[in-house]
Amino acid sequence: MTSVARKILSEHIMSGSASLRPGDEIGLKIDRTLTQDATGTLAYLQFEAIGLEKVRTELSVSFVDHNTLQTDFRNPDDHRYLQTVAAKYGILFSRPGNGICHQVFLERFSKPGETLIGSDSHTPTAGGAGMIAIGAGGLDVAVAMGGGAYYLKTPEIVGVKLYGRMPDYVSAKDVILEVLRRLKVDGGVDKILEYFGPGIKQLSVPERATITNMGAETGATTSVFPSDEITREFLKMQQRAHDWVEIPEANEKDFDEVITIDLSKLEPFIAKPHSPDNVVPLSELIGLKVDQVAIGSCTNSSLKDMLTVAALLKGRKIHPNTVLGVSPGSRQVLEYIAENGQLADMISAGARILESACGPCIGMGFAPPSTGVSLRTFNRNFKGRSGTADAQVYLVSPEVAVAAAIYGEITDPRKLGPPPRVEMPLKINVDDSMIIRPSNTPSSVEIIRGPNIVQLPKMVPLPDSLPAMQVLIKLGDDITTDQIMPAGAKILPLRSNLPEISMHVFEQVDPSFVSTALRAKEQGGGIILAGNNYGQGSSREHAALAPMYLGVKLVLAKSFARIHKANLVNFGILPCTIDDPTLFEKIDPGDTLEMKRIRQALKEGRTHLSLTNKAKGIKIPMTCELTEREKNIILAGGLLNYTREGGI
Ligand code: MIC
Ligand code: SF4
Repeated sequence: MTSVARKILSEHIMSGSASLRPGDEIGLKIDRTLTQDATGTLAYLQFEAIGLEKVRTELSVSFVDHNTLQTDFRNPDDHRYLQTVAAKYGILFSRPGNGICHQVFLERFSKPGETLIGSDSHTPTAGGAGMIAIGAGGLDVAVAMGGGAYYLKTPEIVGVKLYGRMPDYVSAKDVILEVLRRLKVDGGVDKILEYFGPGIKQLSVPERATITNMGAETGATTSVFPSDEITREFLKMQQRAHDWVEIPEANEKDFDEVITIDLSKLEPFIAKPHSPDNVVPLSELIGLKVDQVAIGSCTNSSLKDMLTVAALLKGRKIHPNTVLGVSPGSRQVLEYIAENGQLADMISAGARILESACGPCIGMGFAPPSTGVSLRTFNRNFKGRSGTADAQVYLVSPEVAVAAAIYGEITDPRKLGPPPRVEMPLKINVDDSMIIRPSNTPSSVEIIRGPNIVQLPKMVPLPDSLPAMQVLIKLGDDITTDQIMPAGAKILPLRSNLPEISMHVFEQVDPSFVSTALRAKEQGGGIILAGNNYGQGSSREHAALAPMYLGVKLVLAKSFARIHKANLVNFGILPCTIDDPTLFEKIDPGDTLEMKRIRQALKEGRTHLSLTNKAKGIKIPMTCELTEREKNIILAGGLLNYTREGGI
């Protein structure tokens, strides 16, 4: 017996040792890939730059779900670019309106036992159907589409044992909120969370997917469930029973570590502003006035979620001081609830029906009012992400969200009476007409680029020495990629335009960052100084690429989040950790630091290096922990140069 994760990983090893010793680098064969539009345009520009005629994966899908506001030509130009690229290179294209990438992928493309990487941090959603599904930077996805391996540090496998029966009104969201309460936003780094135990039998695939989706917030490499009869039923409902294979659950002794959760002890939880791990029992906040409720996102927008929400709203009206927005996760879900009456129940209760897309989750509309309290079934509540800088965003289950929408304040959902019995259909109407197949005559397809799609600059390799790097900013712990490179309605449309988007780096944290960085660029480049878990959250590679564009050469942090560290390497920025945390206090913004003969040191394989702060007369020892491959990527000036030069 082995764990589900180890079984799938060992069947996909392309390089490195099959013994899967935690910490060792492995290269995985990737069966399937996904991209979404906000990271996809860069991923495909990079795929084009690799110069292949066709993707070499079993299946690659390009989704449009993030930038669907289309306030001007820029978003629709991106969509057209993505559609033509997909047609030319053998990629399926899920049109805007077809739904949120992770929800649609789960429904139509998840396959137990296979590997998936996606240019979005919530790619682990498909782990709910027994896949090893990992979020990665767009460039890593481009390389995997070209048949290259996906490299990662072998994670530890942590078993999460679920047992006992969930009480009424406790749902999958509360399970993952409990995991976050215990592990916090960095407790999963370099780990896979594998669920097992009798409790998993109570969870349908979409409920399991809520848990694996939000496992991303612990920093975990991914999360996975076994593939059992419940998985088979889900695939059968999707008319894909042929995609099912059994992957039995592991034994307790198969894991590096085990966490146990007694489901019967859980209660409805809530994550308070401004971090998904700021979890407390809902009972602590009963009575807090709520201005806005949003139900949806890749965490809680499945058919099961929507049927539950509709059943609770049926025959009721929402509170006059609370606004309710609902975004069903996919067109399949929306069509089902439209045909079967549940949509009418939501509308009649006063819900505003939003598009099947990311929408408010990434600040694309439906922003809360000033200082407003917003209850959301989403996975992230970072400050300002909703579009309103001083909003107070809380994360909850759909049941808790409905109760707040009806009573206008945080309310125990048990007040809504006995929980509704939601009957899931055994078979669903499958219509893939919004998923466009690639062209049969790819050579005749012309790729259409609008004026906002700007080619990437040539990456410049690290110089021999860095004599005068300026500390551009000094940051605390848990800095998110939303803080480094914000999203939202104003900035998301610039995702395909590096010079323009770079002007917004760190704008919420330090409005003068860009001008400081550009000045420093002329004189020798810049350093970002940060605390623990730097770069947590999204997989957006813009959070590495844009600082690179502004001349950042090195990030010196106490520790890094997994995907962001990989993105820094991919764009030739050195990620190093400070050896002596007391020296952190002695470095100030504006200090100029020197690093001599850096290329030579890296070539010699030295990982313990140091910076010199000449003005203050101190030496700052640091560790630049890079694998052989990562070192060569940095020396080449990034993964694209490295791949072009024949590296794999
Ligand atoms: C997010 O939830 O932050 C996003 C937007 O989906 C990102 C991807 C992006 O920035 O485009 C993610 O999670 O990776
Ligand atoms: Fe979209 Fe939000 Fe999910 Fe990111 S977390 S993929 S923005 S729904």
